[in-house]
Amino acid sequence: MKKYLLLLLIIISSCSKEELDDYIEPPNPNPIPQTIYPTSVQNHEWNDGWYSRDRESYPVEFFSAFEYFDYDLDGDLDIFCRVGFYPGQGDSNAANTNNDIRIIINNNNTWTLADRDIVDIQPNRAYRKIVTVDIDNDGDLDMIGFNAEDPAEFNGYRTMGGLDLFRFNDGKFYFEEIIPYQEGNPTFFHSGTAADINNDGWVDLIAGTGKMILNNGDGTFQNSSYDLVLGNSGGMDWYSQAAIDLNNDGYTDIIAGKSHDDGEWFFPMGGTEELYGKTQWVYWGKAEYPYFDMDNPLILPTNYDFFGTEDLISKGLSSTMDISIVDFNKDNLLDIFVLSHSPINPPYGDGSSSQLNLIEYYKNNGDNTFTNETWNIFGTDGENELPNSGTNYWKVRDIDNDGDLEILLEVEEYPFTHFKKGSTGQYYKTK
Ligand SMILES: [Ca+2]
Ligand SMILES: [Ca+2]
Ligand SMILES: [Ca+2]
Ligand SMILES: [Ca+2]
Repeated sequence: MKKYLLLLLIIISSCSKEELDDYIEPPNPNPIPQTIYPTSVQNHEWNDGWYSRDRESYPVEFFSAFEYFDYDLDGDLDIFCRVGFYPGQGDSNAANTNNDIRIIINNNNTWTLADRDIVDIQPNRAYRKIVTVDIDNDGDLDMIGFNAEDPAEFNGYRTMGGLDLFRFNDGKFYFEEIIPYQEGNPTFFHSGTAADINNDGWVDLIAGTGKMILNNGDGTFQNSSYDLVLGNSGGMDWYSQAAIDLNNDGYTDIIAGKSHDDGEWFFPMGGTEELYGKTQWVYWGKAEYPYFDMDNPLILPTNYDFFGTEDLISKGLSSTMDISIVDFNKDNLLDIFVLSHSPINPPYGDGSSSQLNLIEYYKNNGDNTFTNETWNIFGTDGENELPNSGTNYWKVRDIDNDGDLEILLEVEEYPFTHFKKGSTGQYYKTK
């Protein structure tokens, strides 16, 4: 079998890119069962995958939306990803809609593009988040695509969005529309997550800023238009989110990464100075509908809270873009890493559109509170800060099996690829 694969790789390496597009990995004669977790955050964080363009080369560029799964059941994690950028909108413009969802097949770190037809792709949509969960409890991972086309000059400042399900059967992903792709803020899903919200054994969905979609288990969904944060958003959209039981009470909790970009957007929407810069919120799960206590959120104590100072808007957090959940200190309580953005002034960037990207770590105290221990693991010299890195994704994982967790930069290119624990016990940037 190995000889055959080697021969195949030699043939492939002589093919043009177009021919590569038609290449499908031969079926694995002895498929390895996938590990399928009950939440999308676990399927992302609990696997062995880590994708860094600085360390490996891929047949296509991708960003903005990607997820892991073992498509060909060979034990290597493959990638679902959004590819294909619209000419003239800029390669890194997340607002563009001319994109595909493709699959990159991993075979011992050699990457090839799988057949386009594997995913029943819907054209002209803007995938901002992809999650994998077993939506139908048939033992394989299905894919959820959350859509949000950012308002911009080229699209007349519209807000298009929708929610797609790609149900996996017999090697292909079949499209179903959960929420039609249409215009309007209630369908603008910049983020999303999946977990069993009501504890009935079926994975449910939360789309965008608190839109809850319950899974009936018979192939239909309750798009009840219930909005967890209706009238309660405080001017903040959810730009990232994760759903998992943080406090071990049996009910799924939400960790929401909020956004308010800048004061011009935040304050007219009803935001207050007290909430400005506080972009990391936890909503505790409960037994009764709507299954989350939306009235008593835990606002995580960021180290970058400038309320009460003249730096409130110039330095306060503008958005939290990614959340990693892991038991970092190994006390059997799930801890939280968040990656956030903040506007910054010179000397970084050009002083106008510059960003400070930073990571913060919250230790779970086991009593529904968290302590910000960012300085404890990174020191106080700004090692956790990444000026103008454009970084949006992280995960925490022991990639080298040395017993210490590494903190991994995903997808984006930057002069380092991860944080590693040093001899002093503190984490530092390294290649
Ligand atoms: Ca399935
Ligand atoms: Ca459910
Ligand atoms: Ca809980
Ligand atoms: Ca812990």
